[in-house]
Amino acid sequence: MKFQTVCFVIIVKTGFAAGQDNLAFPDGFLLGAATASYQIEGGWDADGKGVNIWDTLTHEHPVFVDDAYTGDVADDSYHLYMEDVKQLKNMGAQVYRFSISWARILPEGHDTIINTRGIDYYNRLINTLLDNGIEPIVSIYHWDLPQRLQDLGGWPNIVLAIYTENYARVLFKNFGDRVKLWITFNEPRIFMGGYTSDTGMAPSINTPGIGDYLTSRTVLIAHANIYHMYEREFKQQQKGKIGITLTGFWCEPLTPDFTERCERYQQFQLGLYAHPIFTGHGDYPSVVIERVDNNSKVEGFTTSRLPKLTSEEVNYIKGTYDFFGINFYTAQVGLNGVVGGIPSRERDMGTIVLQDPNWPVSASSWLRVVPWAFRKQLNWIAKEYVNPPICVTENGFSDYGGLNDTNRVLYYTEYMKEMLKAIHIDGVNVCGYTAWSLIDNFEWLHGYTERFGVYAVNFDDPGRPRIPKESAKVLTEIFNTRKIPERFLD
Ligand code: GBH
Repeated sequence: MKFQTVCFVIIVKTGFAAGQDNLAFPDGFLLGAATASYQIEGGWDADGKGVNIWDTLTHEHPVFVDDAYTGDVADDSYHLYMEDVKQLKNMGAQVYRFSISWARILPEGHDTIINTRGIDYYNRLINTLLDNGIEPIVSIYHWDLPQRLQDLGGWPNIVLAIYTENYARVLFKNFGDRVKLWITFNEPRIFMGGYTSDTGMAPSINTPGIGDYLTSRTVLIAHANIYHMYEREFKQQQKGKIGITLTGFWCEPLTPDFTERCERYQQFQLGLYAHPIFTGHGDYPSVVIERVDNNSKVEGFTTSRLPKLTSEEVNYIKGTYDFFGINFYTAQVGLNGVVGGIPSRERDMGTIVLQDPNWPVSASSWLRVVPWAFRKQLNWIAKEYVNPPICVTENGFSDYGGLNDTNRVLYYTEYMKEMLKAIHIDGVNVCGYTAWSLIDNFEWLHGYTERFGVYAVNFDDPGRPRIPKESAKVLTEIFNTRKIPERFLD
């Protein structure tokens, strides 16, 4: 493997002039931090909350999670949310991205039972944020599906597109007077993985290449339902904006010969969701349709595993966005080859991805430090989807804990510099950035073994104090001066 070559080519300097302007955030650019309900709230059965698929996974299959941890208490933000707001305020954050726990609002998943104590909790959080001059960015769904809806089959069941719309309506009715930035889904490309293995992410259903694509269709229609419902019933009065957050993993061709393979990787990774919503043509990317149809046929399926969108649905989904949310952490090197079981999305994609062993590591096996890839990914989105407003809804680094997190400081400053090059030099329309994460939290299947917070949390201390790491101090400086400090210049 010629990884060395890849690195060498990339390290070549661009024409970036390290001047002050290029290191400053534009006026109106929103800076802040992010979390998600199951990862921080705890209070898993408090005040009428219903059970969700992560409660079920962590309680019934403790062996799936490193050290058998659960989110039962997590950061206890359900009780300590004021501590979170205090830290955001201390940092000078303008925005806070958090998600709402569906089962806390609708314990049964549907809207005949509304848990008013759940509504009260989010009202307290939203009001405290606003009292402190911090604007909420709310994710409607960040992976914690009510168990009742999983009992109906979960995301592969198209009926969930209606249940999601009805859930979102409850949120707009109760919080839309104060919440103006909404994200329908966080990373559907990742949570569809919950339908590809019986030992993986919740709900751990082993239907690769089938249940995951059924999820894609439900999510796209649910997203469009929410967008149109907001336009019809709320937008005129509430004047908010709606987007979706997708997962970016940059794919760098091992050599120029592999460019097409990486392009295909992007279409299976981002395009599966972005093409139907953000292109003028709409629908799934043609390379996805062709390859899944063809593989299905070869495998003996009478009907393609990719559930098609009707032309009515294509038009209904197209253009349902006010901004493009992107979570970006790392990169891969792409080359030709077929991996993955029969059937599977990996196999349909037909690109092998690896990571360059020279890229600096983190505590997460998948996360290596590749700042230049951030600029490339932002440019790819701008080009492919004709410069939509982009909001970076997550970006961050994991370690094993400790307050002197020099590597996290370097990660943030290097990635932010690349984002600023994309903005100032390349003209990419990036309008906000929320760091993942405000506080150490429950990192899904990795429990509390990987720490992403800029505030440290000791999960053995019942008070769960939030202690600033070095990175929190640097972000505070960046948020307040609105530029990268000169000591971080190359
Ligand atoms: C985001 O996903 C999530 O939105 C957020 O909730 C999460 O805390 C954050 O990133 C950090 O991971 O180690 O083999 O189990 C980013 C994409 C998808 C990366 C799942 C890690 C697990 C790989 N993530 N993946 S593995």
